[in-house]
Amino acid sequence: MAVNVAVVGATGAVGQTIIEILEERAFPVDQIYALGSSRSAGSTVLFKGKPIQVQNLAEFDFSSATLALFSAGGSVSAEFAPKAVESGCVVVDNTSHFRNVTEVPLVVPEVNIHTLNAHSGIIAVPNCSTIQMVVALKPIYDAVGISRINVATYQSVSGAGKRAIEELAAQTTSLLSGKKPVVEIMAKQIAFNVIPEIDTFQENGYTREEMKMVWETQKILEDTDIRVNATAVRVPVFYCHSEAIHLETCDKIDAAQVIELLSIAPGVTVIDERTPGGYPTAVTDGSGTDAVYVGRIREDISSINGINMWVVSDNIRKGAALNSVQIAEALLPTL
Ligand code: L14
Repeated sequence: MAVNVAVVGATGAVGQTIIEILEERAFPVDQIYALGSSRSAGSTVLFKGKPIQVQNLAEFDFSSATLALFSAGGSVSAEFAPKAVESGCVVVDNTSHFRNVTEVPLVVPEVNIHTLNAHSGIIAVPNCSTIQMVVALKPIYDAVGISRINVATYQSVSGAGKRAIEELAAQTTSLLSGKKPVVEIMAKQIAFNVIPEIDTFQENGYTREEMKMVWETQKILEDTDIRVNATAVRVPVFYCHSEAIHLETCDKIDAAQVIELLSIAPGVTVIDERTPGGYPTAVTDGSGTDAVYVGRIREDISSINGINMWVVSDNIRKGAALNSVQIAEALLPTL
């Protein structure tokens, strides 16, 4: 049975990819409604080769949709997701707004699909950096337990939206033509630089992006004892996040066993050859694809039960749009 789908934030980096993935995976769409701000209303997005007019979200009647996929920012979700639910929609929300609400399932299909059906209208999609980390770690967690995760991220600019993508391109062009780069969206020049600041600073000195990895990992793994220490860094890459993950397991596991576990893990592709170039990178492997890639798997020489790995995944696809559509697919029989 085909469903009527509303895509909120349809002209954004994630919204456009949601529409592409619905088409790619032949999601049974009856009507599709592309919704945006009054500013983007009237523009068009393509679905199955046909232009769809973007409608003003504020004027949309959600009773014409069954499923609403939100990726237009936290404040938009705060205002309109409850309205969509009241009108009978099930909402899959990509923003951080509802993630920490106890009754809202926070779902990564490969990891905790069992929590999906307890929803009361809203399902939250975790942060992109959390999603790729838990997909890679779940098989290890199940096998030997994980007591601590130490992670440094290398996050692409697309996470901060279309204007950040344009800023990296414009700064690069400026610098290569001997002009001064214009800094507007990110706190410092991002072209040819790395910036250890994503989202707002918290009282404890961590950024919100770093704390999301703590809160969300504990919620998804249903384990408040797991200790997570994150440093979130922006790098001059357009699409796809990378992460250097150092973890401490409860029981000993060696690198060969980790490789064996991850080779059969859902959503994971291991590229680990211990030869030049024998590992995944953002641009050559992750960008534009669906898997969570894992490489550089090795035992930590500084710790008894330590494992290190390098994890790469497209933040707009598995980190947001694809994860949302996978949730929508799992919801289908109940819609
Ligand atoms: O929490 O700027 O969903 O890269 C993910 C991307 C927050 C910002 C979230 C970025 C957003 C982040």
